[in-house]
Amino acid sequence: MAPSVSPHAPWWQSGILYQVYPRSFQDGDGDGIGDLRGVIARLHYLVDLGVDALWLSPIFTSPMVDFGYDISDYTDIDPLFGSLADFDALVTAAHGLGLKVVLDLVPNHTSDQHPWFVESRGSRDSRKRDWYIWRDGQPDGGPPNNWTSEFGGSAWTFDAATGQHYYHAFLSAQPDLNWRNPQVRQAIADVMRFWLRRGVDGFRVDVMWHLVKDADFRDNPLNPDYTPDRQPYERLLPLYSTDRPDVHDVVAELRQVMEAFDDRVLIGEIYLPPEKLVAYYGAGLKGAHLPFNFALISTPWSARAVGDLIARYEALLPSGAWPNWVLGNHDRVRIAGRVGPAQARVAAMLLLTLRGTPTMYYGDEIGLPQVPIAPEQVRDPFETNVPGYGVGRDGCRTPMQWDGSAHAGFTAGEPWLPLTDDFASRNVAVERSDSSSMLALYGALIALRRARAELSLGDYEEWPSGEADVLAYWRGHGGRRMLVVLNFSDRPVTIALPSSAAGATIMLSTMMDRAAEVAGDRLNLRGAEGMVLDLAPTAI
Ligand code: TEU
Repeated sequence: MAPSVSPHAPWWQSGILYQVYPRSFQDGDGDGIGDLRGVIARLHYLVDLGVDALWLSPIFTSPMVDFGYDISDYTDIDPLFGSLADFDALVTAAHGLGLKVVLDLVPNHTSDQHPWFVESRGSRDSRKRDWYIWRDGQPDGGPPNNWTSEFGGSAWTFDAATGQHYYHAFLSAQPDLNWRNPQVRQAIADVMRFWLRRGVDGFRVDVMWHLVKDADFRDNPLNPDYTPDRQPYERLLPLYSTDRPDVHDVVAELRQVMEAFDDRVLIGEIYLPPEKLVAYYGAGLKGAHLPFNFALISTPWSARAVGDLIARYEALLPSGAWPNWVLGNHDRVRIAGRVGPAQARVAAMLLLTLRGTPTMYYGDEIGLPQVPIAPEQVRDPFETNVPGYGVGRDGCRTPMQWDGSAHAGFTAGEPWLPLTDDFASRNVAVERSDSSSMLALYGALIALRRARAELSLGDYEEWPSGEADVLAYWRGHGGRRMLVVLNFSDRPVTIALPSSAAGATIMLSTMMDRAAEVAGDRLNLRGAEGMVLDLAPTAI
């Protein structure tokens, strides 16, 4: 493995994060669902790929109604995934290989099977009643207010036994905890310390912007831009149910818990526009180290839109805040499905040459597409609850494809979601032996990013290429500069290079066939081609 680029930057700044969706990475026991022993068996793959840390989506005890985002015991491993001993073995093995391990923390809600909720719903006088959000209904029996669940319908469920409604931002099987209650804060802090003491290197915090709700439970306003083709949740603006000003006190508390341990990272899952997102770095940067920046996922795939987004985000970053970029995750359409296989290569080069920590999503590096899911294969409760809007998430959660053997080497049993039809050729083993494969491109990009501080830590400056379809930018560090040039169109484009880049060396093309060529004063890009150019050192 190449040495880390700078001994000074924390690992979560210079490094690359890789999301493992544990159900779909590697099955170790033949039940068709991935598990921790499976992940351990594949750690060498992550080392060879060159990433620095793996983030595991939830592996805790759960009824699995939302595939682990409904937790019934925060401090144990679900038997489906293994045991605490397997988890300890994973951390030991990962650390032995120089990999960090980041866990998913789901503090906004528990499972309705969690003993805390069982106790809370037991009676109005329960000691844990106030750990969740219980309210009286309207005089006419309607829910306490108009808030809706992200997964369809009212966000309130009536509990006949005690005659009150409880709030759930997601499924009714996922009641929201009451973060205004100090005992809840204490309980989750204890959960964090439990895992931090076990050696985990950080948390990705689920729906961080949802944690605190309006104290007066005011109705949410109508969304003036709503059109009926959009999913029902978008009918209202979640003004009072999310992103409340006091959420930042809670985030600061989560950060405080981390501060007692060395070198850990706090990442927030936050779907907000950049203007609101950056507030989650916290006053004095005492909030999340990395509020996940999902803006690339929702920005139109054009050179101008992406260039403008980068400029906007860079301008909004508080002084000293470290940026980050995400192309996909277990909730969103795969990048190859969204922009197509050719532009997915451009996207890979973008992600791994931008300023800020990149988060990769397992399988994107072999070009996994969004897999079509037949009606009888649907597993995602979001799709079942809100059919007809294309919200299903199964298609981006299909098994990792390792080789051409039965079930792509993912499982000895029946995989819980389908493979791609072309798994015999789209898999790690085949792509490893193909020097122009997507996997080869990812490997080369990661190696370059690790080797060159310009890419991992350097500054960013857009260079106006003069071509509407071409986004180009400088990355510079310590007197050295690289130029990244990305063709967002599928037709060839020729650009005139800046005089300072004439004679530069092509380090890498997304087509994997032009390394070491010397560029003249013009650069011919093929359709959907991206390049990284290395400039001779300048005296600064
Ligand atoms: O996702 C939250 C999330 O992605 C939603 O808020 C999103 O806006 C929604 O999917 C509508 O498009 C996290 C987890 O990543 C997801 O898997 C869970 O289902 C969800 O929280 C509930 O825990």
